[in-house]
Amino acid sequence: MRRVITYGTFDLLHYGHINLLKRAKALGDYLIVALSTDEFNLKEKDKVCYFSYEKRKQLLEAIRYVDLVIPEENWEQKSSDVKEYHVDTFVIGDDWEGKFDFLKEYCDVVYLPRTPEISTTQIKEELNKKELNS
Ligand code: C2G
Repeated sequence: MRRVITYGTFDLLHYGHINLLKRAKALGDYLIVALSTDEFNLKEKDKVCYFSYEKRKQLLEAIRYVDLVIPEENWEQKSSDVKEYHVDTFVIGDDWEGKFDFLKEYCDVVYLPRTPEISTTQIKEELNKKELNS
């Protein structure tokens, strides 16, 4: 069984996230998503999520491509995760191109093209604009 892992915040879940998860699952048989915790988002990624970790986890677990959701609590856990979960492939969007090549020591590393013209930030900005214009 080929095991794949990916990491992210997945706030305001959208089709760009789904496209990533679908392609990630296609690289193996079992997909683990390491989901950034609220604390990690706040302290390390400067992200304030609309949905809490529990709600974001609930949404991800409802996706047919996702087999397991674990917490992402720090930048350093990836290599131990890969070993602990016997991961064959690490995958993430190409906005991270090259950033996780150190994992090639433990598993395949794949950067997938991002889905254009959609992001959580863009959704928030457009909602704010609509509110201002209403
Ligand atoms: N993504 C995508 N296309 C988009 C938006 C996002 O393919 N239009 C991908 C990202 O490249 C990432 C995943 O969806 O692989 C989750 O995106 P984010 O929640 O923004 O994750 P990020 O903040 O990049 O967290 O340690 C790694 C980080 O936790 C990654």
